[in-house]
Amino acid sequence: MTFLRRTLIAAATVAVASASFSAFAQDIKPRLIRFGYGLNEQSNQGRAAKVFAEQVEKASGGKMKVRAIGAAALGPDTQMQQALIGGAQEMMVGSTATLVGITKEMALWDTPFLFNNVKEADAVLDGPIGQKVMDKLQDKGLVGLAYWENGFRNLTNSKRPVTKLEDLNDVKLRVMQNNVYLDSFKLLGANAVPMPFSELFSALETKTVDGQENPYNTILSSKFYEVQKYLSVTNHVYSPWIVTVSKKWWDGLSKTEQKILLDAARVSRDFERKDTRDEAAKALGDLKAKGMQINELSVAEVNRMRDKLTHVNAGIATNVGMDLWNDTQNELTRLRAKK
Ligand code: KDG
Repeated sequence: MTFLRRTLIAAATVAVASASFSAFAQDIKPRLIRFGYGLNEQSNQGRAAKVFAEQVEKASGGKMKVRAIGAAALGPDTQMQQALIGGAQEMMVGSTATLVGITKEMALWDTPFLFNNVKEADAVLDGPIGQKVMDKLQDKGLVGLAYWENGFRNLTNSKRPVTKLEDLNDVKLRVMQNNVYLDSFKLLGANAVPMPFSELFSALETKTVDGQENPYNTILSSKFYEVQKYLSVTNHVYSPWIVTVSKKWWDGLSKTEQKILLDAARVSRDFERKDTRDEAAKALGDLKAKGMQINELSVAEVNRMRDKLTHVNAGIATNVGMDLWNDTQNELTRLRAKK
């Protein structure tokens, strides 16, 4: 055999070996998943994102790796939602309220005073009604996996305690970019200003806005107590977060990979709800210790707020569809009768 022939065979052997090695290497290179969220790493949202990442890595034997990226480093909720739809980002967790522009049925969860407690919230969100709303995302390029808990929302501001609705009259109140929140706080007499969460702290610090509304956990983790003197307990709406996936990317996964993500979303949901509730249970004490002046609205004033806000319900029912609205009201009546 000539020298040239031997060289060509040797070169071909090396080429095949390196191709198969790189194919093997390709096989074992983990699938990377960017999981974006808006609060900081130390928040309840950040802690649950970490649990989700650990669950995925464990269940996939290291073949799937989640990079949890917080503090809106990948952009505010609305920007991340578009990145998922376009396939430029794999996953995120964010507010259902900012999804209304994509899937109108998500406005169901914006209904003021819809849930009386977390037991009702869990039952409806994790039941067929929550699933039906979640499934509507698929037409728009998103896959919903699980609802996490943001929590019952309360008012903070830098001007005065809100003890009656009239105290809101000249308060510039930041709200999420969502018409129900905008209309609700206009109805209550506030000067409602829609704004991404990522801009909120500096807007409060510079007095661009006087106040905002969020669950205790967020007031703590985002250090709003540093720029807000008054916390008025209203529990005016229960706010969910939702874990979503880019459908473009999801459809390219194996059934095994999809199950790993779904199971991890549910395990981290259960962790997140307990973690959030444990933290919220001691939050009023923590916020008082941080210097906030806290007042609870009287039942009479909460009822005045509730009566005023029923005016947004008709619009929500029309937008989400009467069947979904009536099914939800009937389910809540059933749950409350079960007590
Ligand atoms: O990215 C932050 C949002 O997911 C969530 O916290 C929304 O409650 C929210 C707010 O006030 O923007």
